[in-house]
Amino acid sequence: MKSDPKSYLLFQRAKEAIPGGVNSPVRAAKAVGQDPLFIDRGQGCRIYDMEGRGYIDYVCSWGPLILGHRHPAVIEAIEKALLRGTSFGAPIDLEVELAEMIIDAVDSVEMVRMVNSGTEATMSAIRAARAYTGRDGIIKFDGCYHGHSDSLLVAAGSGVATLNIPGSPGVPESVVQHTYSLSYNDPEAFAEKMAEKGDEIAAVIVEPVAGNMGMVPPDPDFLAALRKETEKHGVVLIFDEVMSGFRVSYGGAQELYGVSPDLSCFGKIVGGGMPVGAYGGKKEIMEQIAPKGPVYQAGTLSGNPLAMAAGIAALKQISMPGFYENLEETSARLGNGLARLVERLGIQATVNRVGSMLGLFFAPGLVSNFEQAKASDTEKFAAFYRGMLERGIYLPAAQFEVIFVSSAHEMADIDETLSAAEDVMAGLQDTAGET
Ligand code: HOZ
Repeated sequence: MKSDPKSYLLFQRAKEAIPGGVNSPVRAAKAVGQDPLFIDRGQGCRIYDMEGRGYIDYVCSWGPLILGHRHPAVIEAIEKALLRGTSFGAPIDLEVELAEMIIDAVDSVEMVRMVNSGTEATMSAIRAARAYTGRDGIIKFDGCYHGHSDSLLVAAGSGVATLNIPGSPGVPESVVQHTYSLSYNDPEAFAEKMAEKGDEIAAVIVEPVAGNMGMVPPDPDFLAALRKETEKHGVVLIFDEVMSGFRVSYGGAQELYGVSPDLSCFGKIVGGGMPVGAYGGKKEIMEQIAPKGPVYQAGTLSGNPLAMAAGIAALKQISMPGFYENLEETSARLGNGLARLVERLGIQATVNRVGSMLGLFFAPGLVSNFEQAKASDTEKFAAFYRGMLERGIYLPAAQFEVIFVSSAHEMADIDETLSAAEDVMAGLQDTAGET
């Protein structure tokens, strides 16, 4: 589908001024053979392109917008904060309030530091773990993506997987020599690596619900095995809950699966749509961070007033009784509806879902790790994406991302989406069986 003429012209200009025309790779929509839409505005579950055409939005800014676009409580909080000033580089009341809300929400978090992005959160958590243990090694899992800091860009998901970049030029071998990447949902391989290297490992970092190889839920025994083995070897267990935090439940994936990490990383929802990250956990680890301790980490705009205000307002909304139950109902309707379509039309595809995070893989079987995710037919995904876009449904522009549902999506929006999907999938049937 051709993007609207204004988007097209903007993209031509953007490509001259910004690498690839975008400020984050996946949004270029290269993998689905589409030029990106430039977005004029959003309202509720819809976004509008530069010509004013509306789309039901399942990207939700890649996760933060669990309340949809322009939720009145969030807008009001930002407006109120704006009247006080945009940034002070000095402590403010709102930072304390948001930190306390995170600590109250997530059992394993006793102390938290606000940063500006998920990348900063994971990078800083790794540094804290290395300082705490006096070790250098890191274990991560194939297809998990923890932002773009050097030591974590190994077998990474998200844009790295979409663009099929094996590592990244510019990351020195000496930096990644301490990073081991293992298969997700394979507790045996993990136990073996820990038996071999456990005493050299500072941290194990994992997306407890993986969202950067498409959406892949953890097998029940996988997270428990991570906890058991890391405890045995004195390794810091880090849950990267940048996507799953406050999304799969108010207390995150750790609440949902009953496994408690030593450190957790947040972003997306805790900023209510503003740029925010946070990392936190056990006091004895967090107290090493400067100026309380010697581990250096800083940021001019960290704890930014507008971002704190938006985050507080968002958390207040989603902690209201019934919020997650309602979100579950619409999300289940979408997930079950897609699964039924796939079955009825005989399409080789799998739908994964944890709460309002969904993954649709045009794969021959179940998808529970990166290998299986990579076996998906990305051409078919691209065709599905383009068909849906033509019908006014805005999906993530890559197989290795998550479909997010927000509380602004109503049953009628879900039904509109399913009817578009039926139409598009019926067209894909011609090639069914070729995946
Ligand atoms: N890496 C993000 C999704 N996993 C994409 C961010 C963006 O393009 O805005």
